[in-house]
Amino acid sequence: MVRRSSVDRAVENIDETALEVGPAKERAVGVPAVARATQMAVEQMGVARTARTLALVNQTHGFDCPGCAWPEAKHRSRAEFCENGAKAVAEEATKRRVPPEFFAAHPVGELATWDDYSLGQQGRLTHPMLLDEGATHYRPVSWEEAYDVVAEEVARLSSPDELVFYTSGRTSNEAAFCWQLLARGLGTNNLPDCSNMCHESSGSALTETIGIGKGSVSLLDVETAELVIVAGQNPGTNHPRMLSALEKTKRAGGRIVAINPLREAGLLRFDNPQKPRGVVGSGTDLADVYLQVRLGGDQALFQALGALLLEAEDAAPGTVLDHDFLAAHTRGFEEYAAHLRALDWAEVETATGLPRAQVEEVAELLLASRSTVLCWAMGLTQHKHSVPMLRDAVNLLLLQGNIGKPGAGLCPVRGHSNVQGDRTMGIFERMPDAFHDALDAEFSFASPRAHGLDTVGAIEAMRDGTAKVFLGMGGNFARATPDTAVTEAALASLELTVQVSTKLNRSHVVHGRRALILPTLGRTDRDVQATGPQRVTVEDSMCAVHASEGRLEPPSEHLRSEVAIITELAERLLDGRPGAPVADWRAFRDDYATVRAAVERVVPGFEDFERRIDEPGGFVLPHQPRDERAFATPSGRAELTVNPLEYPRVPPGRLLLQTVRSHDQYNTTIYGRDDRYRGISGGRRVVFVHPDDLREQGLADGDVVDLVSEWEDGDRRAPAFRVVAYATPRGCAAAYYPETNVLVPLGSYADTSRTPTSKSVVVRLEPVAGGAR
Ligand SMILES: Nc1nc2c(c(=O)[nH]1)N[C@H]1C(S)=C(S)[C@@H](COP(=O)(O)OP(=O)(O)OC[C@H]3O[C@@H](n4cnc5c(=O)[nH]c(N)nc54)[C@H](O)[C@@H]3O)O[C@H]1N2
Ligand SMILES: Nc1nc2c(c(=O)[nH]1)N[C@H]1C(S)=C(S)[C@@H](COP(=O)(O)OP(=O)(O)OC[C@H]3O[C@@H](n4cnc5c(=O)[nH]c(N)nc54)[C@H](O)[C@@H]3O)O[C@H]1N2
Ligand SMILES: [Mo]
Repeated sequence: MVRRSSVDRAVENIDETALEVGPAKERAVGVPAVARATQMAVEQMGVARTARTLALVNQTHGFDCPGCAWPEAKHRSRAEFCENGAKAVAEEATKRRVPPEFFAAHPVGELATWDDYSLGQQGRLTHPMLLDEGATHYRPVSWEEAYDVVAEEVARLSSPDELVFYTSGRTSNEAAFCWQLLARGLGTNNLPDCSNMCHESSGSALTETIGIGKGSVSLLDVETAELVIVAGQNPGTNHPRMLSALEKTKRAGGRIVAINPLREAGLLRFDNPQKPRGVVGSGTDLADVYLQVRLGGDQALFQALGALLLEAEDAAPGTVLDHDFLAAHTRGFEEYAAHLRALDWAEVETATGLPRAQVEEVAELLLASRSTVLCWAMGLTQHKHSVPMLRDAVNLLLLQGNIGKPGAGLCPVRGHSNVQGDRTMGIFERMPDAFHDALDAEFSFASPRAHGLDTVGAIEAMRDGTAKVFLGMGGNFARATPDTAVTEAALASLELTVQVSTKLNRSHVVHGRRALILPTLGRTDRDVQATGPQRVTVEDSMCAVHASEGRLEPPSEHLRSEVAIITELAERLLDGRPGAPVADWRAFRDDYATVRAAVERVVPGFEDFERRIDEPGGFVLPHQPRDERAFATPSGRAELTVNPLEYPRVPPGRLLLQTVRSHDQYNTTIYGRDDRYRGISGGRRVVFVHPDDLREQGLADGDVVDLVSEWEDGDRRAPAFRVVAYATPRGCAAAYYPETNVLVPLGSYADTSRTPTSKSVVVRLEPVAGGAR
């Protein structure tokens, strides 16, 4: 059986005739990036609004950039944003609108055939819209009618666990806190979030080993580290401001190692557009060593590096390992060391595709470094064995005591600008008991304690008919999730789908029996409630919490803030409901400081919340391993763990596919059809393959193939991709997300974290007869 989705229909409308393939770049940013960002911003916002808007990004009294979760520098330059931050802002602050007339002109069935780019480019949503049962078009509704529809469907449920409350990571702390309270007030922990598909593996591995699921470094640590390892991350595209930090690392004499199957321009060389040398000079070389590891080979690499450190210690006892730290703060060293001493180097070579000499080069840098930071992102989290892989990464850092000291630590680089804060606020299907206890005390109710559904679990429940109503706080569930055909069918089987959104996306056109679009204010929009203008707060990737205040005129007078929508829904759904939390939802809505006051009483680390967000740059949440080398694991120590070596095994004639972001997209929002650094323009349906793999399969650069993924329950097909001969390791291919999500089987997820294996999909390439571009 071959699974097909509505996206396959959209494919027929995609015009890829403008696709051009040139050489990949060897450097990132510089003047072309500034030019490109300004051009896109002016297209969306016009000249005056562009100037005004970009001046407010990441300034003390402006709004937090909705781009990524990389922290802001303490001394901000006047232009504290990057090319892709500017694009993210432009997409939100666009002057384009999607009014009711748009929906009257386009039946949902037609919109379902549009590609993601065309849907997103229509602009900002302006009115609440309802799709009635059997209707062909969305029609405008009042907010009250919209809430009534939700209330009717909720009343028909036989259990609150038939509800799914999804959250994407742009949602503010205030909205997230209210959202989880609404879900738990109704009686469910079904709070899947984008993090389940993102850094969940990091959270799982870090919680097990160091007792907290967050990174342990500050920006200064990265800038002053003697060695920074960047593994499975493409910062030039996805965290461009990180390049400024890496530039500082280099200028202070630090070394950088990149571990990545692809030679990403942003890791090679950086031309800082805010420094004269980046505009006219030669820029800064970044990676000193670049390991083009095979997909999923990182666990073997971390083990190999650990083994080399042990070997060096044996050769010169007392010079390599941090024995004091190991003795005082860790557990499990002997078992770990014994395991690594039995390491099979032939297997390491198979898994990594790297000769031992290259691994030794990195080991030398580790040996020479007194403070090492490890940064990582999706390249390490989206494999079947990501959690043990990351446990081995932690092992490696613990050996040299690289945690809780200056210039050292673990740095999972988060994606969405508040994804970390959302989790802190309780957006998680299995919050610890301490959180529930505090929540129950604050709101005089008994929150449900049974674990809820994560993202994969939610799709399974919808597919199996045990979930009936989906409510999405932002994001694009239909498109961000794996197994597009399965997920779309699951969503279509629901009674009601509700999307709180800023912009049109596929989740609005893949709908349940009834569907609602609830348009909301974004980060850049002014938010005025009964007590006046409101600010919200966010937490970045390094635990720093700060305020964000939108300044732009909202795109429509009909929009409501996320907090307003949630609290109004809560009043409608919870008032008079037995056992509901005792909360003053109206006060929450009128003055977000009252939400923060409740957060302060429920979540540790938020003491004096309101005052501390007035301090420049906000405040940093406590992190025991970072602050005091204390570890809240069951043993009270950091855990060195023994992890059997795993790596993907690919049958002959097949390739392992990773699904990545291009330079012109924000997750499922497609800004444009170029991927400048990888040499692609005018199209997205490309698959990067090693030239020798092409030759072996009788294919050539320019051929058109279908990508067919193979799984125990059958094949999945993504049609019509142009083959690009590219410098990727043998056997490892790459293509863009979300076009390839149809290929990721729902049942293929990481052990423990249940994150879909988006960087590890077994595929075959099937030539399309007569197809060449
Ligand atoms: N402009 C922009 N910014 C973004 C986003 C966006 O879409 N656009 N998305 C945001 C979000 S939510 C996130 S989570 C982050 C994502 O940021 P990244 O994780 O940088 O995003 P990906 O494109 O998924 O890139 C994964 C990188 O890991 C490498 N990789 C893949 N598999 C492996 C492997 O097995 N081993 C190693 N060592 N490397 C591997 C790939 O070659 C690629 O360079 O960015 C955030 N910022
Ligand atoms: N194959 C594959 N799949 C992946 C990944 C991958 O690498 N490969 N990466 C995964 C990762 S890391 C992530 S984080 C997820 C992302 O999953 P999501 O977070 O669900 O997806 P986004 O594309 O970021 O969501 C974009 C939509 O959010 C809405 N939006 C934007 N700003 C706001 C706002 O301020 N408020 C509200 N209410 N709505 C807003 C807009 O309507 C927009 O269309 O995708 C995952 N899926
Ligand atoms: Mo993410």
